[in-house]
Amino acid sequence: MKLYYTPNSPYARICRIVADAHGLTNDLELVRVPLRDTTSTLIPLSTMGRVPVLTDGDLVLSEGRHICAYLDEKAGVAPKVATYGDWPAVAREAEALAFLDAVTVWTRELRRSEDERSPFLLQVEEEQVVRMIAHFDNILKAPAGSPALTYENLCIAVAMSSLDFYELAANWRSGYPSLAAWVGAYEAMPIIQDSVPTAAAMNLFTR
Ligand SMILES: N[C@@H](CCC(=O)N[C@@H](CS)C(=O)NCC(=O)O)C(=O)O
Repeated sequence: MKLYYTPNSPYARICRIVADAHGLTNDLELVRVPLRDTTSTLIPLSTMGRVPVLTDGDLVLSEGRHICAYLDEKAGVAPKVATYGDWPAVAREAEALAFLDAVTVWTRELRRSEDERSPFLLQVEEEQVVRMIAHFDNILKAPAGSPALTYENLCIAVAMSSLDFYELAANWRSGYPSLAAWVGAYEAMPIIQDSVPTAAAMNLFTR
């Protein structure tokens, strides 16, 4: 299997964490690719040119959630993605993914030069994200045992990590202690620490 990724993509990060948690790293070749490069090896695989993309023989998966479900199956473990039928879990996972999407749109807009940024978009994303942080603070508590590496929880954990990396929603820890304790449990895990975003790994094609 090959996973096409960029080091700071939160969606690809979730897949890397899941592969690691399942002991599949030796079965997974990581292929770092540039984004928005028409000559990239990614484009023939996935016309959208987004990461993550997972290939296994002829199979090409280009959605992080599907990649995680496939890795669950490969590892022979119970699905860590919500299964249709368990609708409350599906609803929670959708909310977590929508939060990650909002954080991603916000951070992408901030990677544009200042004169190109849309104040409207920045305001919309900030409002959504801050509202969701308050919501998660209401419903999440630090896990009693080892934090569950479900797709839902990883969406929230990596999204909060992206906010920290881009220094957004500053001081959220003091305003939202319950969420801070929940995130702290994930941050303490070596498997999470191994993939934190770094300035050195910023993709060259950032527009
Ligand atoms: N729905 C996709 C979203 C993937 C996505 O948006 N990836 C971003 C990187 S974080 C990307 O490749 N964007 C293409 C670009 O910025 O040109 C998933 O969950 O995997």
